[in-house]
Amino acid sequence: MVRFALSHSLLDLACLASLVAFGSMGGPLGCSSPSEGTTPSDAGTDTSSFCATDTRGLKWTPGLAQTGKNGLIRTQLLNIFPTPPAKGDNVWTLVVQDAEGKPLEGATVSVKPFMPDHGHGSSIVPHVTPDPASGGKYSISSLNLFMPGLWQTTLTITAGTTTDSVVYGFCVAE
Ligand SMILES: [Cu+2]
Repeated sequence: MVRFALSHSLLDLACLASLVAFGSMGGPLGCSSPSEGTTPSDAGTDTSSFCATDTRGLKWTPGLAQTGKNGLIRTQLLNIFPTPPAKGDNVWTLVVQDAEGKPLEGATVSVKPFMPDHGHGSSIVPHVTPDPASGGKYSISSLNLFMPGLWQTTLTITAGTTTDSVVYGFCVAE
């Protein structure tokens, strides 16, 4: 045990030393878990496959459906622009239904984009406009996904006494 503790702290020392040596270059990754290898994940320049390897995001298909976490509503993303979601302003058309599939008119839809890997949202508040010609249809604009990575957009929907939320997560490429 003593030997293990000693070698472990030596490893930490080596890690600290290389951190100091690397300085503002960001330091070596993997110090806390040397067994994971030494490939620095953020030094990759292959941004084309960046979203292909991030399996956490949804794959865009027209009508992409979600069920609210309380099971009270259902949503479909009818169409989006651009496709797939991209850096900058995005426009989505959303259909909101109750649990039985009946269109929910007059709902309040709040839209919150969030980057879980970075712990931040977007300072631009998206606009939500109900489509007067089509019950249960809402247009979301100024959905500003301003940097590459995984964006989880939470839609919180309130209609009468019903409140529920869905999350659409998409990887945004460089
Ligand atoms: Cu970010």
